[in-house]
Amino acid sequence: MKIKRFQGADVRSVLQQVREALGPDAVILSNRREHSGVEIVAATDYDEARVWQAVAHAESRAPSPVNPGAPGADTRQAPTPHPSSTSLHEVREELGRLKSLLEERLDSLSWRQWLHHHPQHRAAFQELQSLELSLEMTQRILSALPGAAQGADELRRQAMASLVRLLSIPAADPLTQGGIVALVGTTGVGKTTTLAKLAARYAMAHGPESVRLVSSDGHRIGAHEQLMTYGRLLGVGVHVAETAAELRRVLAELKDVPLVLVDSAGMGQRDRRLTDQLRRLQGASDRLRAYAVLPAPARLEVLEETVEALPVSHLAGAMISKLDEAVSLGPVLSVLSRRRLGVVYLANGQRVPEDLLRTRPADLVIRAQAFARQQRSGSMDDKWRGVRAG
Ligand SMILES: Nc1nc2c(ncn2[C@@H]2O[C@H](COP(=O)(O)OP(=O)(O)OP(=O)(O)O)[C@@H](O)[C@H]2O)c(=O)[nH]1
Ligand SMILES: [Mg+2]
Repeated sequence: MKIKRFQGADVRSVLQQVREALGPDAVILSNRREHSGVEIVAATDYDEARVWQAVAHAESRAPSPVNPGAPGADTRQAPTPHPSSTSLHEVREELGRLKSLLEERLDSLSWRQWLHHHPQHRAAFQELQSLELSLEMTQRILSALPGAAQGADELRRQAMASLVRLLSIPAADPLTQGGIVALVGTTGVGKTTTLAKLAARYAMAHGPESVRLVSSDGHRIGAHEQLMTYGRLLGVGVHVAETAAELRRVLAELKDVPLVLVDSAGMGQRDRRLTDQLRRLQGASDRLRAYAVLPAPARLEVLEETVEALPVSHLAGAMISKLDEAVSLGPVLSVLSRRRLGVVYLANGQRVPEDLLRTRPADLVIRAQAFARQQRSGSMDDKWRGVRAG
């Protein structure tokens, strides 16, 4: 185990030193404020066997929980139980949780310090946080704001304008551009339903012959049937291509169809096949443009993992699904901006084709603010309920 002491003027710079010296797996053992700044003690490569030896040693020296003087008490030393791998795992998880809790506290401490020195930025910070944007995004926006001379309201307004700019990443609208369009994403996010909505819109505008559906989901039983049913309902032709060679052949055959919509298999965001599938789709035609379907209710960490598995260099843009089930837009907007992915459509319900909206960056920010207002009024309602109930 390597233990090291770090000192610096503020928490953020000391944490940076910890990461650089000990890497991302460092465990923070203690932190304290000093006259000149902050001191953090952190460890890495901690040796679990030695930790357990120390625990066992400490236990063997501790008084027995049974009163040793009480009649009938067994005064023999109980053998020290060998820690099972489950308990080792639990200790490791607990340490991980403590580490992230501490880091969160230190983060909020450094924010508090920063806001203490920049009181005019408080309203902008609070607004960005109420949208549930990631701290990284919040920091990026705040650090680009001008000085305090602007006034709190103006800074808040500029923070929102800056969020709109960060989301203004061009992405082509498949319904305007046509061509071969594939939707990719994790399980059950609404790929097939969104595809059917797009097909219905295009068929209504240009006739059912101008659009075809292709099912490339060779992984799940019944996957083709869902698309076939939509095809029948919409009067749109459906093709099945289970292998890479079949997909290449089908897409070549459909080269004169104005819009070809390709459905793909949903997989967990940590499943390597998700990345492989995207590469395979792209290998099937150089005209194919893939859009990631990202569910608005998903947590930031899940969305981050999803876009990690779907490299942005292979994507033409994104569509946000299940807006109607979301309570905030901050997590999905943070990921889209960080990965430089433009959004073209929002799916806000199960109805085909009604629940699909074209969106723009300013519209996304207005919606994110509306969610934050709803949350605030929801928590006010809760307070009132509490007052009435009391
Ligand atoms: N509330 C809500 N439900 C939706 C939306 N889009 C799709 N759904 C529902 O989500 C469920 C899954 O939708 P699918 O379109 O089958 O999702 P998928 O991504 O194709 O799923 P897999 O192919 O299994 O990965 C269905 O019950 C849909 O009706 C949406 O925008 N809002
Ligand atoms: Mg599907």
